[in-house]
Amino acid sequence: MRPQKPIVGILMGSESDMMVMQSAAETLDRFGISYELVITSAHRSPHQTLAYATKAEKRGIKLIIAGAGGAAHLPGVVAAWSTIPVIGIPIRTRAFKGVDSFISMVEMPKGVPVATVGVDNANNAALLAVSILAINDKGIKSKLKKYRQDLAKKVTNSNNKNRI
Ligand code: RP5
Repeated sequence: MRPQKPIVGILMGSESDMMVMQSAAETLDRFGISYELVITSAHRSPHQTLAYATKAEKRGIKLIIAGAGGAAHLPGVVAAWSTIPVIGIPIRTRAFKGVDSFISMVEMPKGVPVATVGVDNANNAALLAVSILAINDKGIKSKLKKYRQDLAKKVTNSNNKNRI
């Protein structure tokens, strides 16, 4: 069987982000969405980042999830060089616990947005990607509805377990 062409780019600024970013990949796997994992830095490998962002759409990438910590410019730079929706994941840092990454990411200038999720919340980033892709894909939409029903069931079950 031929491997599916990736439609989501999961980018990260450093290999040290992989632990967090892996869960975005796992979530997309659950929904059968094809992706590629790429390490590229806005600062350390700017030419690679530029090339990725400018070629992504032509290669069939519909959406980008980008994680970065500290100065955390990766999602913003990618958003600047393309018109694909970019979801940013602020990565927790030792110095400021990811508050630095979050503020850097969420405070994009008017005109070039990055949809920023919570610190290290790669799972939510992937789920937001799933919702966006579901707009034009009934198969993804029904999986997403089932996922939400299962979430609700878990809440009900914990009430039953605790006799609330
Ligand atoms: C950022 O700097 C990366 O996204 C990473 O979160 C952070 C630290 O990178 P390393 O020094 O661990 O490579 O660019």
